[in-house]
Amino acid sequence: MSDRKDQPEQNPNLDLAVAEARPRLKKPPLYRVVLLNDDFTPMEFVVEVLEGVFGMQRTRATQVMLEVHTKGKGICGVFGFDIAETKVAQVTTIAEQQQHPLLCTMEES
Ligand code: TYC
Repeated sequence: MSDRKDQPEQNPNLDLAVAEARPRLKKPPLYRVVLLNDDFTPMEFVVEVLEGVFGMQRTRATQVMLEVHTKGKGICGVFGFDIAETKVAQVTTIAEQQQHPLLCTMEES
């Protein structure tokens, strides 16, 4: 019985230059969590949400709230999908509990 390696037709890689596959890892997408303005949600509530859900200091939370208030929307932060989705859900839940119409969404960044 002969060695299989002596029979190239049974082991085609032996006489081929086999290129190493290049790693093709795409960076996972990031998502902006966006807060939308409305006429009814109290400013103080929005500041508290930005502190509580996004870990902002009061000065930064106030800046972001005023940006949303004046420009119509503003970015609360940029996260991977699961964290962005969780933060949107947390904001939505707190707003609904307090019966404020505050809207929060996410968009690919
Ligand atoms: N426009 C609201 C008001 O005048 C305040 C507000 C700010 C509401 C940001 C929502 O995402 C918001 N009371």
